Amino acid sequence: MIDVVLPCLDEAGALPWVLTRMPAGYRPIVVDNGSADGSDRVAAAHGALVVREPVRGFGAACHAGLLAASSAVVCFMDADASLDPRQLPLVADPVLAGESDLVLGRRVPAAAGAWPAHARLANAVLARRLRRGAGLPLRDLGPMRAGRRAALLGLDLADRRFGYPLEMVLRAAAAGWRVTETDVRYLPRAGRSKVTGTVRGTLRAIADMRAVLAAHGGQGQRTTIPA
Ligand SMILES: Nc1nc2c(ncn2[C@@H]2O[C@H](COP(=O)(O)OP(=O)(O)OP(=O)(O)O)[C@@H](O)[C@H]2O)c(=O)[nH]1
Ligand SMILES: [Mg+2]
Repeated sequence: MIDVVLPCLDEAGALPWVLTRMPAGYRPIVVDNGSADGSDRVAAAHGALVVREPVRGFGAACHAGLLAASSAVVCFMDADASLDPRQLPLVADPVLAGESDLVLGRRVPAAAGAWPAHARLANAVLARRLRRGAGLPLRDLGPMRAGRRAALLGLDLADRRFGYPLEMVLRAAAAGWRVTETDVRYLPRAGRSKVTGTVRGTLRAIADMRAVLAAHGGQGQRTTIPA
């Protein structure tokens, strides 16, 4: 069994599609971060384990899910139907096989409009920085991921907002993890855009990631990586 952490803020419209597409052997953990649209009821009605996290923030939700998980390998993915749970084995299998310590799904847009240009550009710039600074073979910082639960907890991630996914990669690299990437389809999200589709969300995400980069010696410099 593999636990799948789904941070959720008002995704009642997306959850039925997402949860009915979980492959056999994958258990969804929907971390409700104070949704006002009944996401928790929809998640429970579709068989998910529902965890409530009162502290607002993407990282707070992801981390609450990680703490609630019990499987050896844990996946993360967004709950907005922009990623297909049927592709979870693409990220989980290399970890299960012992070939990788952290696998990120590189988002490949499956339709026009799935990925706003500014968000795509920001991710590409960040990924290039990680390639050059931390020597990681990444071209995206995708939200569909898999790693080993105990090792992820051992990273001791501190960010509780939008810097969480970046901090995970930086700390994994600093710890000498094998971080790899595999292509996954990126679909137009269901429901209203909250982060990269809005100016406010984008600015918040950039500010949170800057804070993480600053805390990690600037830009994930090679000096933070063991030889
Ligand atoms: N817990 C929590 N989850 C959030 C928050 N903001 C967004 N999410 C969830 O995190 C996932 C990713 O957020 P999205 O809103 O899809 O962010 P995005 O993909 O950058 O941009 P859009 O899809 O355009 O909104 C979704 O499952 C959201 O429900 C938040 O503040 N707290
Ligand atoms: Mg999204």
